[in-house]
Amino acid sequence: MATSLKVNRIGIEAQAYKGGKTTLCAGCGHNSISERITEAFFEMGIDPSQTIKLSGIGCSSKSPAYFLGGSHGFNAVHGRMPSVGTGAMLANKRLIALGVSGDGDTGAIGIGQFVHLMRRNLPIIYIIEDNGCYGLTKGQFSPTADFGSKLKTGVVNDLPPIDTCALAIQLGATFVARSFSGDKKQLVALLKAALAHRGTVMLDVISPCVTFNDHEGSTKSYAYAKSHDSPLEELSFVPFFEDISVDFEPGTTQEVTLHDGSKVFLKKLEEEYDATDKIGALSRLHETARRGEFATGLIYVEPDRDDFLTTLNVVDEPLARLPLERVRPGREALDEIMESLR
Ligand SMILES: Cc1ncc(C[n+]2csc(CCOP(=O)(O)OP(=O)(O)O)c2C)c(N)n1
Ligand code: SF4
Ligand SMILES: [Mg+2]
Repeated sequence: MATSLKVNRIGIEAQAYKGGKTTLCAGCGHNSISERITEAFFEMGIDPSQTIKLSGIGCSSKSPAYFLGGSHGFNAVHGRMPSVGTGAMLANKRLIALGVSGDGDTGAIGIGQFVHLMRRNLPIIYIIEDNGCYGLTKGQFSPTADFGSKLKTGVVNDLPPIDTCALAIQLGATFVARSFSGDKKQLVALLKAALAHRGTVMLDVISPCVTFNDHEGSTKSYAYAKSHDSPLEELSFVPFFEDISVDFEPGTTQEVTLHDGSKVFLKKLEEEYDATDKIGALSRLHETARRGEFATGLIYVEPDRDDFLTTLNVVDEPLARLPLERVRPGREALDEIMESLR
């Protein structure tokens, strides 16, 4: 299905998925990610008015202003988006939550919030627009900058990076993927699969900063990303509302059924890769990093674990709409409590 269609399966026009005009630099990877988000939400038929966009601070965190204009939004303090997102989802579990963060917003000031979000399996799509630097404050190294990567000024990074995907898998996120802002096909397929998953999606997208980190010697430039991208599989996504039969030779493709019945088909490239094997996923991340490459695609998926709201037995209705008699204990219950305290 293409975005040129006037309306999508829920009768909403493509225009409704757009946002304000971007104020980011021309060519910034973050702009391409905004475009892919617009396409994925339109093509999946997600109602923008049922969606909440969340972010922290940074060029990446500004980008929710540039897509899904008709959805709810909250631009939180630097690195504090996970707690705001958790509160929003506890208050209304029917929302679709989309968080956009940066590698600085997540890996530096926000790391404490990030690690706890990953443990909880809150239903949220958490995107890191990863350029290896603090774009908004003029390009200093961030915690995802690779060892040996060079700033424009010639300064060399002498610390090892945090691999946000490895961290997320280790901590319990149930859908972990990596992509590149320049890979339209893979990124849209991953975003659609993310929308079909119920639980925490952690999607790290290499997104070059053309102004501060796109030179020779940088490992987050367009040129480096294109030549060191190591795809794990060829990914096809089939949404639950499309009846497409896919024929693959037996043994060549892994099929994963997601929460809403949609399927991802992971056509294996070179060697065997099992996206449901946690240890295998972690070791693949380490192996590719050691070669100076980065693995892209669906790295790890656990489709069946209960999400945080199910674990907490949160009611289906938005809390703000519960009538008084359902939120107050009532005379009898209060009397019982008082009696028990005598
Ligand atoms: C509490 C606080 N500390 C520091 C800053 C300064 N600051 C603004 S954005 C930013 C980092 C942004 O980097 P990243 O999250 O990677 O986003 P990018 O701009 O690269 O997309 C910093 C340190 C701030 N706004 N608030
Ligand atoms: S400074 Fe870098 S990250 Fe920020 S908008 Fe410009 S290119 Fe993008
Ligand atoms: Mg950054």
